[in-house]
Amino acid sequence: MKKILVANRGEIALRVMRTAKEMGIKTVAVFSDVDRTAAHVLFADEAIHIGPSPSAQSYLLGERILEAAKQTGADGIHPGYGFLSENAEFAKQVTDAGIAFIGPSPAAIRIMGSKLAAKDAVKSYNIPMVPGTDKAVDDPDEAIKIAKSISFPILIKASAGGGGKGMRVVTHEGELKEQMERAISEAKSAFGDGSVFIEKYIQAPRHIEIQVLADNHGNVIHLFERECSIQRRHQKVVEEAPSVVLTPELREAMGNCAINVARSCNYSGAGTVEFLLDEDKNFYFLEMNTRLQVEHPVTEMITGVDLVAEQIRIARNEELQIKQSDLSISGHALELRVYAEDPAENFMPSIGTLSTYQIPKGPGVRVDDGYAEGMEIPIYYDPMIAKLITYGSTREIALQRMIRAIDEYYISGLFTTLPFGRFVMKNEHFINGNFTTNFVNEHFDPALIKEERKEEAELAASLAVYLIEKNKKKLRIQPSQPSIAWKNRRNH
Ligand code: MV4
Repeated sequence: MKKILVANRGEIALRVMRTAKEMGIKTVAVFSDVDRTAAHVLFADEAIHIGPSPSAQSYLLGERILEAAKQTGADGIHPGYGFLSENAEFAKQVTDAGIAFIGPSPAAIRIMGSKLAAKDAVKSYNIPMVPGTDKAVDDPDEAIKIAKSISFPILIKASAGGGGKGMRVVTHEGELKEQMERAISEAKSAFGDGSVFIEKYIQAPRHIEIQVLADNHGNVIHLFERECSIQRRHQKVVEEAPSVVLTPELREAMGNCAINVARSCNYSGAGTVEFLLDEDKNFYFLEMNTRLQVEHPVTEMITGVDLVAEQIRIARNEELQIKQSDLSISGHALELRVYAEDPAENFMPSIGTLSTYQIPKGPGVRVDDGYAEGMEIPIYYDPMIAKLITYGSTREIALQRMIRAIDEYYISGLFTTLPFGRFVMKNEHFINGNFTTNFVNEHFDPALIKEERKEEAELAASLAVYLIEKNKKKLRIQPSQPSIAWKNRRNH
């Protein structure tokens, strides 16, 4: 592979290109109208314009991207995450054009894209799954029977869903029929596939995922877990590796299950197997993500493995050089996603320009970003500005570094999730490792951010008054004089 086209934008496009450069591989960027001068375009060796700003007219157009690859002579395409990364049809078109798709086979993407097909694939591998159905259900009476046998609350999930899309919790028999009909019609219109199935609803789980690497020669390894429970509305905000709750035995058991899930679909490349962990530390396989994930850096920090480099080597048909026995966990890593969202206003998108943008530096700090000072965050795409990753020999050190790095990160012009990150890092439950996917709902109150902002504004106002008074002579400010309007008012 001599030249890789990165079919993505922002931080992940840069992340992939950096490793490609290190490997002596040329890079091609693609860009939409609004991204004409974006960081990933400036970084690449070549760049091709692929269309207007909306992603449906640019980054989601497989054919335009394929054309760009042919035009530039790229022999590999890396899809990043989001956009076309889990599109089996695109992967097939790339492969058919004689270009290496840096990711799994179209067949593996297709199987794992259907939750029911995934359950079917792993059947013979003894993988623990949440009690429920492994077939599509469309008869409400049958659904009631199933729900009673596993007991309420239950969850209706869309087979074509994933990442929380198309899920409905049902707590009573009386609601089941209506909820099921809604779930089916929603799934039909959102995914073009109305298949839904039923699972027991696990109430306060932790979300733990295992990173795997598989080559085209039958070797599959796991790179331990990432703890992703700190999320709001299925959007992850803080991730870490390792998880504070896994014992070495549990880690090995989950790791082996993840390897088997990868084997079940003949997986190739980097993938992630998602699990739920209940209060009694039972784990259940949820789904497999067939892409490089946003939070992959925490795994890189604790293992020393460059996951993008491994993806590229695997796509070149090379054999994995890392054996399971070579791998161990070294230290602890945390990641905070810095979004252009206002945590004081229910995480509303905060649009604007990065008037000030200064990133934290120093020991144990990594910032993966795709923007620079003076740039606007486009409204067309994901609002993530950057990922702030800190590393230390212990969780305590990584945590203190994260707080220091948040304090050192200076962004003005829009609101970000940085203060929310500070809240998490200083929360006793997070510090103690005592949290579930309900953490944000249970502990976060936007008033905390509002209060902080008010204190800051008051401090800034006092400082402004002080500086004006102190510099009156230098600034040639005249002593205050009553205005004419004021005089007039007095005479009434
Ligand atoms: C569940 C669950 C509880 N019980 N399944 C959401 C994302 C998708 N991958 C599956 N998800 C869940 N499936 C059962 N049977 C709770 C969730 C869930 C969740 C999972 C991972 C991370 C965050 C979550 C937030 C809410 C619900």
